[in-house]
Amino acid sequence: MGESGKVEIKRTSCYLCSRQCGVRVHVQDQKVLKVEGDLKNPVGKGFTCERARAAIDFHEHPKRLNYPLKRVGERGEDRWERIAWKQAMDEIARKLKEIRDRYGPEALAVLGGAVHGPGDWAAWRFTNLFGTPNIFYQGKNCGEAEFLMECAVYGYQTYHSIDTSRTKCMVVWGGNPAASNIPYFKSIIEAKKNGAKLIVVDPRLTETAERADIWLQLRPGTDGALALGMLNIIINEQLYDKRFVDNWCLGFNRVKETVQQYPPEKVEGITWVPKDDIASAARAYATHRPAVLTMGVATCHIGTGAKSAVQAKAILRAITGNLDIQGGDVLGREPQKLAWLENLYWDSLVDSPQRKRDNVSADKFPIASVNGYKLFRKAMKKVYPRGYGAAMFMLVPNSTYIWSAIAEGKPYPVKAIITEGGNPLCSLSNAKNAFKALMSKNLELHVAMDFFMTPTSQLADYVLPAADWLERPNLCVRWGMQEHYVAGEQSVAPMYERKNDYQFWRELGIRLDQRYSWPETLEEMYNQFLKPWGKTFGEFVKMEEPWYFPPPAYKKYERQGFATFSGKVELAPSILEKLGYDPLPTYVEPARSPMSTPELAKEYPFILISGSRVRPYVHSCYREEEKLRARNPDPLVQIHPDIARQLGVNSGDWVTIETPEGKIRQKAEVTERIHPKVVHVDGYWWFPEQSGKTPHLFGLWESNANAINPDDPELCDYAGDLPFRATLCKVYTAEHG
Ligand SMILES: Nc1nc2c(c(=O)[nH]1)N[C@H]1C(S)=C(S)[C@@H](COP(=O)(O)OP(=O)(O)OC[C@H]3O[C@@H](n4cnc5c(=O)[nH]c(N)nc54)[C@H](O)[C@@H]3O)O[C@H]1N2
Ligand SMILES: Nc1nc2c(c(=O)[nH]1)N[C@H]1C(S)=C(S)[C@@H](COP(=O)(O)OP(=O)(O)OC[C@H]3O[C@@H](n4cnc5c(=O)[nH]c(N)nc54)[C@H](O)[C@@H]3O)O[C@H]1N2
Ligand code: SF4
Ligand SMILES: [Mo]
Repeated sequence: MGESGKVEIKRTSCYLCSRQCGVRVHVQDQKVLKVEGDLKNPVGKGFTCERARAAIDFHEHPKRLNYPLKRVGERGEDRWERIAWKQAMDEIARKLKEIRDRYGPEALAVLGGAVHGPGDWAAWRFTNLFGTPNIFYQGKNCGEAEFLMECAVYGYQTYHSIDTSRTKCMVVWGGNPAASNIPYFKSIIEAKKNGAKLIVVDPRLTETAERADIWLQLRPGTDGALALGMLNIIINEQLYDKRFVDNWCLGFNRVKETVQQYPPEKVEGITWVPKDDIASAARAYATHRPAVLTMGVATCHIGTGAKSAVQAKAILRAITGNLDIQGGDVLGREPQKLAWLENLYWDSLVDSPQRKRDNVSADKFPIASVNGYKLFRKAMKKVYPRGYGAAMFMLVPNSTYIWSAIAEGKPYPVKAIITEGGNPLCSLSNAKNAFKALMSKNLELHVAMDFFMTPTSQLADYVLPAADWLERPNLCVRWGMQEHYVAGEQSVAPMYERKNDYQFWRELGIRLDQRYSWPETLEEMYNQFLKPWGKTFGEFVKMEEPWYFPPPAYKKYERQGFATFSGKVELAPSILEKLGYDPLPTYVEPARSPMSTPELAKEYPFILISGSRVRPYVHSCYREEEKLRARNPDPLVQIHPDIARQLGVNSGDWVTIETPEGKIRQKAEVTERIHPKVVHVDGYWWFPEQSGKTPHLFGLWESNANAINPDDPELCDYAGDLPFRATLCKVYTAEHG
């Protein structure tokens, strides 16, 4: 590959976070010399961040996994032998076959992470063919509760892209793009320069909130009450879009009745937001059209508070006439000219007469289950005939059920876990539960595929070395949830024995009766996806513009209706009723709060929020990379000066944070930017420089927010999302040791 001595430029997409900015990679003799932004690529338009600038260090990092490893000794002992890929795949496949024969295919559960590349879909392809509905991608935490609610109310999710010259108002609700999505943050700033209003709903004064015209500093988890208070003003002052409501919305009168219970005075008491600010925000949003009201993971991480929040947000978008208009919240479409879903075999799993069971948490969270998917598929069929969005409906909504399926065999046994592209011990609540399950003798097989040895891969029986984005061809499809796609050249051959994730799933598949379903290479699989376009991947990637962005389309519902059972926007969705949920956006308190558990709040007086995005990290990644680590070397807990004074603590002192689930320590960052009753704990911390041996696991229990976040399903939201925010904690000076 490549002429000796010659510097070549490879155009591809950066995968060091899920934004996938277009980049140009300078390569000489299979060595990466430089990564720079690609000005021509519409994704990022030339932008790169600190992670892309550290891409070479990451690619060549001495701690990277380079060969397959097999555990010798006990699980977690950190004793490994290097084996050949063939041996690893033969042994893993043999074991999986045995487990499938003995317990059924559902005894395999697959755990992945946020969007990271071909592994995302290749894993689903494999599980669908294998016959297990137990696939859990932490990416589901990226907003499944809101995604499902948008589908229930108006038939699909909306994009919150800002049209910098048209959008007149932006409501950033439960997100902080200044840290999590810099290109998006830049478009907010540009739209503001053009006169757009910015409203931010966040308990912290973030870099995004700092720019706001109106900042609503709410009590964490009370987003539903706040949104209902805004609806109260908008409806009672008749600021909504009457024509749209009359022509297109069902259930308006029921919602109107519900919001009468949330006058701004009462909402102030619940949310701590002054009633005049609630009214100003409501009026500004309703009278500046087009407006964008973002989804934000925070509103899906507040447990029992989430349903009313995401539903009232969807109602706000709809009744203000902002749905599917230019510069507003535009409804997604099925990807065009891309045979993606049909190549993943979802429907063969769903409709298979052999499939005996739904996923492990289907009874508790029926909206995210095979049966829930079937109902959505029926409602959406006319508008989305290919079953767009299937992936999100069918993910196992709640990891706690996976752990109990392993540890207790309930509701049925899970005996094998494959973790690919995720680090659940850091990223999922109550790591103790996960640890217990992964250490359990009941678990007969645990395979992990990653770039590094992590706390999670440390507990595996086989650890496999993944090729990174520079070492594979890329076709960005983002779980088929976006309309556009971009092709990227492979920059260099994989170093050592790293393999791309597609190869892993393929090699497993061909050993497990899926021989004819897996093209030999990743490129050939892409060719299959691109067939409707009449181009091979090789032709596509060499084009002047190797991407496809469909021309925008608005008010699509005028032609085809909304993708709901009625074809209208259902403000009180019939699908929720069918699945046994309250169809109205009635406010429910977070399950642990000063109001719902006042006794517990006496012992744990502060409201805990955790895991907001912090540069330069992406969740648990990049802490081994020295340049990046130097920017942010320690876990930081944000506390208000009032608390600091009470505790006698200064910035930089270590403090203990405790919940009923346990305690950790982090360094205090004393700041006025947070409410005096709220504590923000940094997420995903582990220390790659420490020992990986159990029980130490790279310091997993020391500072990891998810070591002390609860995971009781009763605290989760209607779609099973974990309560990473809006619970309770106490804080005190760290014990020494
Ligand atoms: N407290 C708290 N917890 C949270 C959240 C929160 O807000 N607060 N947010 C939740 C959300 S939204 C998310 S998305 C999850 C993220 O949860 P995870 O996805 O589990 O977190 P990451 O740290 O990104 O883990 C990714 C792992 O996959 C590896 N990896 C990356 N790319 C590849 C690849 O291409 N192939 C392979 N084989 N491995 C790869 C990385 O090295 C890393 O070890 O965390 C959730 N957890
Ligand atoms: N640098 C970096 N970028 C990332 C990632 C990363 O790990 N690192 N992860 C990627 C992924 S997978 C995701 S899902 C996105 C998520 O990105 P965002 O949606 O921006 O999410 P966060 O930054 O976690 O949280 C946003 C804000 O929610 C606020 N918040 C906390 N509790 C509440 C509450 O109860 N109500 C409201 N309204 N706000 C609350 C927090 O104070 C925080 O400022 O970021 C993506 N981008
Ligand atoms: S924001 Fe940074 S890490 Fe993320 S894709 Fe863009 S350049 Fe890469
Ligand atoms: Mo996410």
